[in-house]
Amino acid sequence: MSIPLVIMTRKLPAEVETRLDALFTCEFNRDDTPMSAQQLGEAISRADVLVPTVTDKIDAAIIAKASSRLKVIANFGAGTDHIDVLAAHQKGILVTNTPGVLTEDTADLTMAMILALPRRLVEADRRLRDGGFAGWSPTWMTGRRVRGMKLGIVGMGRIGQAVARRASAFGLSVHYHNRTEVPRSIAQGLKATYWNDLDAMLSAVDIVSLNCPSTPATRHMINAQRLNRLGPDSYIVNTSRGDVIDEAALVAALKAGEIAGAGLDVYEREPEITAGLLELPNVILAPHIGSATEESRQEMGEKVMINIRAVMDAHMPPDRVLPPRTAHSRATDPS
Ligand code: 8YV
Repeated sequence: MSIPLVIMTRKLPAEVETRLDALFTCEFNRDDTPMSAQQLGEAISRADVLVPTVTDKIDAAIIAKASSRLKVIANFGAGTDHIDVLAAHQKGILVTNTPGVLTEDTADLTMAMILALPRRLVEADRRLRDGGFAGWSPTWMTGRRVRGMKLGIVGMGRIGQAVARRASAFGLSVHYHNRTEVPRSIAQGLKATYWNDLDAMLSAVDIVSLNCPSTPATRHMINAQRLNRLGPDSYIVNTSRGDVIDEAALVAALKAGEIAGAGLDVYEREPEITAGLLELPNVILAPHIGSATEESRQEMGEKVMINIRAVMDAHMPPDRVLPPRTAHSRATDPS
């Protein structure tokens, strides 16, 4: 095959674009404006390779516009819930992602929220900036001790396990719910207790960390009824995908004091933030920065290029994403 045309939907790190440019015929998105559905359709109709990100909805209608020259949709990111992988598969188009390289950074952000929520760190910063610090006080800005808390991880894939390692080092006991139990040797190493019953685990833990992918089965997995199981002293952290939580139910639970706080990096209708969240003092809101380190983004770019090269050399790419089979996963992260 001659040098393939690779179309990027978003601006990628400079070093990644330089290397891509050396390897392929590239069309970059220099001003980084997200593409409309029409622009995505136009791009996919001309490309040999499309490199989308989480902000692009590559649904069946877009994939239908792909010409026979499109070989691979090489996603820049681990989660692929924004791509209709089955529609691509049925058209003979490969889909790849970038797992592994963003695991530790996403787990760090998750752990930062697990620490910051009970210690009210973001709220304290805000209060000080608002002129509310009149000097030390024995009773002001007290939070809760993290050591000894029970952490319930939903989705024990790579990121879930990386969160477990950190939490264990901070003295939390680790509990997890997953589609299947992780191998005993891994669970023992993490000192992690398996709960087949998510509801039972939610009733037993102090902090919940969502580390599962978005699938039809995990959409609104955390609903009003399950938030209610958590209890007024508990916290929830979501660095996976926004639609795993029913955000309206979360706002209602926070307002009613049914849970103590939430740390969110992802949103149901990203970048829109559900009404009410911004006003709540006990909520930490991050703008989808789980993988936002220079290192992760470079390595994600590397993976994109390796996957494209493998396909162009007629090899199976290392990070091929297969379409879901009949049953969707309950909770296993794609990281
Ligand atoms: C990525 C993510 O930065 O990889 C993922 O699934 O959620 C993010 O951390 C994003 O997906 C880039 O496409």
